[in-house]
Amino acid sequence: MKLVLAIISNDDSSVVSSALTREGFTVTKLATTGGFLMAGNTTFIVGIDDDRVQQVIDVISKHSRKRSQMMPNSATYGAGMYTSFPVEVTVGGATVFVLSVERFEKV
Ligand code: 2BA
Repeated sequence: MKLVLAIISNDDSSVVSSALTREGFTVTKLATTGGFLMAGNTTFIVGIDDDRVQQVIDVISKHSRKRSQMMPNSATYGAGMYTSFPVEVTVGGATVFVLSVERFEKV
């Protein structure tokens, strides 16, 4: 058994969630925050048999879009002077981790 952890943009999370559920996967969603942009994203937890891992990743990948986001950046020019300018960052589609599950029980 494997545990799929997938970090997805909030904008895609409801579509991904519906698609996974429709395909028969059991999903848990966590509200998370990216450390770099400090913006909200969604982390999906899916426990699944090994032979269905690729199916989960395919569904997530199909519904997770790459998007550009601007973030403020600043530079210092000495003597206490600084300027702030926006920097473009590409976010997503999805960041996926697949972990081995040692034991799974529903008690
Ligand atoms: P954030 O940490 O807010 O990162 C958003 C985007 O900013 C990243 O997109 C990446 O393009 C850029 N970025 C992140 N850290 C950077 C850095 N130190 N220097 C320059 N650019 C940086 P994605 O790679 O698509 O990541 C989207 C979100 O997925 C991340 O949000 C984070 O919440 C999560 N994530 C990505 N890689 C991860 C990892 N290796 N471990 C844990 N979480 C990860």
